[in-house]
Amino acid sequence: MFNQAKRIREKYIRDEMWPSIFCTGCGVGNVLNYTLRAIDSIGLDIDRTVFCSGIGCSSRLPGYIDADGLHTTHGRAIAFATGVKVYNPELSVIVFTGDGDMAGIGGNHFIHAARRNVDMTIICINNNNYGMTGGQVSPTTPVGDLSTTTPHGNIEQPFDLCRLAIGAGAPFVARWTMGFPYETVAAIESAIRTKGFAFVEILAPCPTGAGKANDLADAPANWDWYKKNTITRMDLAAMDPEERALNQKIIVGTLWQEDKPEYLEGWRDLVRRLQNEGEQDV
Ligand SMILES: Cc1ncc(C[n+]2csc(CCOP(=O)(O)OP(=O)(O)O)c2C)c(N)n1
Repeated sequence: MFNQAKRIREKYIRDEMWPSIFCTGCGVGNVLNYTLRAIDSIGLDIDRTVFCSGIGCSSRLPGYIDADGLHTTHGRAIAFATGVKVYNPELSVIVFTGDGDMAGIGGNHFIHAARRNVDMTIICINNNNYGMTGGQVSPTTPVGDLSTTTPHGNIEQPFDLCRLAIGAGAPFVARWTMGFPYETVAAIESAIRTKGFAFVEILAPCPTGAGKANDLADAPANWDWYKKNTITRMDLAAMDPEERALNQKIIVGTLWQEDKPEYLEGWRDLVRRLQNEGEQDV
């Protein structure tokens, strides 16, 4: 285990970026670890991979990886990722984003890239708040939660990001938490292997932001909250129907998987068709 961690660090991490900016108990570093393990296990060519991100703690991740990356503007990671993919469809594109970056300011890019089914992997680190700027309410903050901009409790209904992704047309959608490392690595592997818009939401603690405001500043207690408040699809399916109907916990697992035409394949077909028609006209 230790040797594997050392090898992965030496192979993929920019050492000069250490120590990281992340607070104690933050889940963002774990997501970096899980992503690199997934990349390593499937043998993805890191020299043919571009990591894109917007702005936020989660969006810092490309900077730690010894590979090409675009750390762009708030909410625009998916727009840049689409540009990379259109410029060179042979490249693998992985986006790191936060709930604020992706579902707030970047919400429109998210739903339309999912609808078009552009081939990329989106790893959304959902910590239920705008972590980097000091813990403001985000589109995923639960009702009643305190934040620096909802000091009397949030009254807005949050997005369920996975349902949003499925509704927008993403062919692969999974949700996990920090407490399921092996499952999260496997989900990232499946997402990278998906030919199309693959979405992995990772519920991650933010003890300094959302945690401090909601009596979860203590990192182990914060991690425990995720354990207590999530249930796997398998465990849910095993419940009797009455008990299942009463479930209030967040469901984790692969939530959607289907085959559908990928955007750039459609584009190539269109170009070929127009070229053939052009030749016939001559
Ligand atoms: C156009 C614009 N608006 C606002 C900001 C300020 N800003 C920087 S990061 C951030 C929130 C990031 O939240 P999230 O995406 O959830 O990431 P986290 O820090 O929680 O990982 C905001 C509002 C900005 N940089 N640019």
